[in-house]
Amino acid sequence: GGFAFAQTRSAPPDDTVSLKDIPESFENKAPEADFIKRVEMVPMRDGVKLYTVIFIPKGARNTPIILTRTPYDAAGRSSRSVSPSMLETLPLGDEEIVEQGYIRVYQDVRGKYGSEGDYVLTWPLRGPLNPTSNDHSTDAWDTIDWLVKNVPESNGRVGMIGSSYEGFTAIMALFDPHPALRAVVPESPLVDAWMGDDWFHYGAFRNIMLGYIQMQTAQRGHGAVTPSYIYDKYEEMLRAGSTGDYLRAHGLDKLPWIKRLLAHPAYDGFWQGQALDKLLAARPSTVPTLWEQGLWDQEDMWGANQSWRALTAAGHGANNWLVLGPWSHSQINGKGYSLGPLSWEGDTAKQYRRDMVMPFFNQFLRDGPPANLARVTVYNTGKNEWEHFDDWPVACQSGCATPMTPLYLKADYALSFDRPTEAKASDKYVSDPAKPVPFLPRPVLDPFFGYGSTGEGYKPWSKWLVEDQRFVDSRPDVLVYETPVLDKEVHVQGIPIADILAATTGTDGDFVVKLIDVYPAQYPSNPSMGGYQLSISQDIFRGRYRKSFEHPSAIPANVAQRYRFELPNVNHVFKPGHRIMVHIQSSQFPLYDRNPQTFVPNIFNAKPGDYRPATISILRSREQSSAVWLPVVKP
Ligand code: PG9
Repeated sequence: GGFAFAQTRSAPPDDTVSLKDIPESFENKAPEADFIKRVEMVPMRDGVKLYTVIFIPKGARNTPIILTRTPYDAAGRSSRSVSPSMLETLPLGDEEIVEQGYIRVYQDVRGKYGSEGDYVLTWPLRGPLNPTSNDHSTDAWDTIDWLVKNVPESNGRVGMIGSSYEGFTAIMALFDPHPALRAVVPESPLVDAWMGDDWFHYGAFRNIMLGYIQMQTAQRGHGAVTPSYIYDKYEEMLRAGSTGDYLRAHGLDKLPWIKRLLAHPAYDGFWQGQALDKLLAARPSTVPTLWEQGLWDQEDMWGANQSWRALTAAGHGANNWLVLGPWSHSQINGKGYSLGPLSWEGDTAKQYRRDMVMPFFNQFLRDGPPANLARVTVYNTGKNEWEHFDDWPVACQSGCATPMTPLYLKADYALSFDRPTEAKASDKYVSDPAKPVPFLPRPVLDPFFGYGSTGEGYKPWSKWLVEDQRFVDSRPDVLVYETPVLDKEVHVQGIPIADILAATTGTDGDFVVKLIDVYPAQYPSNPSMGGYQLSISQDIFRGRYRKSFEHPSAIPANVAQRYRFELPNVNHVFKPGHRIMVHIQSSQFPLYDRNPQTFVPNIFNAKPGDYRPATISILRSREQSSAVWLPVVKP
């Protein structure tokens, strides 16, 4: 032993081993890449330069460009992995674009990540809400102009695509578009954030998105999550008081966008002036546009279908197409085999990208064969297949071949296509803001919990719309109406309408209406679906806006009022053995802020004493009926 020790001690230093393992510089001997990557600072007309990453397949000539403008880090968005292969480098959702040899470009919007300039959250178009001489439409124009002049491999044609915020920036390029912009695919875009996209639904504020505002606007790069000691967002928001109190407690009220939010609870000029569906209908473009939307999109349920609808109504159906698929928000960028417990015929997201988006781009960017897309393509979530329509909705109030069919609320919590016969009838529940109805089983995670690591909070959030509604159906503050077990199929294709006649002892209040497909009590092919309550369409309506979205008014206590509002699109078959069910409740917390049920000027600033229980009566008599109007069509 002593000998070995002496040997070790006296061994001469090995000068091939350095004690500094990180050299001054290192470069991989990499296999040759099959693409060229250029990173450019592209100048805008006011001198601000935007960080732009360009991927060009090697050998490309006369090739179209597909552009995405993002607030989510162009460098990160465009690198799934480090690889010499363009297919493996770009994200999964780009696979078809790469396979078909396109040039792909990602750009950071102003003020985010690598781009210069100031960031404005969902920057409005130039005009009253944006007094500068730039906006996303000019930035898109300047970028497209630069790309067609400075990417010699291009054929001078550009398409834009993007989901959500990236869909919003794609839409902005449609205002006074650059002539080289030849096709646009806005996917679940934010369009009207007050009516039904990220911030409000019919005036009820979406607390759950608050973390996003801190992450997006507290710094230029990756944002931090709002710190909290409370795991359950339900408990956290309940303890906080009003949404304004929560924001003030976290210092979030100092963020400029939050200040604007707190000042604009109603649908005033601030929101109307940014409602892109209305703006597009007034200033339509001729650029071919393919609108995409998930049927269970938990974030932007309004944008794509309402834009397509407004443009079609304004006479611009010829260059606008619509696809509604069985997806959660932005699921089209990933895999579309399933959503929660529901599974589909194959990868529906890939089917959309491969069979709809690529033929669309090929036609308009490459003079490829006609894409022959139906004007409207909607997945039938009951039949489990794609269906094609010349027009949409198939059944509607007026102007459709088929009228709407009322499904009435009846005695004994029944639902029926026959009108009630009673002279006077109602059902009551007490809505207590101290015990709001949860929107997911508790604990409810913040969607941003685990952001950048486990992503744990996003998982339940992304599929909350398909959550089994049995977790609330026995609460005394949730009214549950259902049909008998169906003996034949009921097909619905269109936009259901909630039509509720209700009185409250309060002076304000919210109404949530869910249209539910109840699975047979036993379901041998998939036993865990036995009795499942699958919501196929639902929304919330803030009562103070029943007469005017712009000018809220107190609800007269104990006087019946009509609450009539459209629910999201459905293309579904209720099958024999299933039941149709409707839930009515007055809160969905903490997704939506609590209505104090006492009329106050601004609910963001409601005081603890304003939050009061109210007794709600839902009327269901012959003359004073409540119903959900269904777009029933013949099979
Ligand atoms: N739904 C997100 C968002 C879009 C626009 C504004 C705010 C949030 C998104 O997924 O990008």
